[in-house]
Amino acid sequence: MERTFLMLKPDAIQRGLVGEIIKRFETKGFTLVGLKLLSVSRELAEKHYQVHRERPFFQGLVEFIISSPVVAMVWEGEGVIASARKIIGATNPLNSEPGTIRGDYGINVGRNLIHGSDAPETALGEIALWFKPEELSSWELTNKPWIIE
Ligand code: D4T
Repeated sequence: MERTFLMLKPDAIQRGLVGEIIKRFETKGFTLVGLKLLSVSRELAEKHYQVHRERPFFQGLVEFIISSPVVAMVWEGEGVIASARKIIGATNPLNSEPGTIRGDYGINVGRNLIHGSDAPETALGEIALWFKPEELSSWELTNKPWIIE
């Protein structure tokens, strides 16, 4: 079953939006299989965003991610990677559709609340970077037949 890595960034935690944001993935019908709050080391933040290391916003992004705790999560479900990206919305919250997380709660690209893996290979790498295998639980929603035919 497909899995994705989602991270609530420091702004989401500081603004008290953890419950609001998690609720959107729960009510959609996806399954939470990993969850932790942590203060991110510079090393982990730099590894996570290494693809952006040459971009002008890289240093600021790393400083932001290590500035205050984040909530790291793994969610499971058919099509969860692409669907979570839709639920999250466009990178710049001013371009995100209303109804998306960034569209509803953000106005600034440097404070866009949440990260979501963008492809299956990225998801695998990010889950392995942020979680030990024993920190993930495989379980089945008891109401699954009411969500999936
Ligand atoms: P993430 O990776 O956080 O889910 O965001 P996106 O996938 O939507 O966008 P991204 O990888 O292009 O950007 C990563 C991260 O960098 C911040 N950022 C981005 C920024 O601070 N300034 C910028 O100009 C851009 C393009 C926001 C998200």
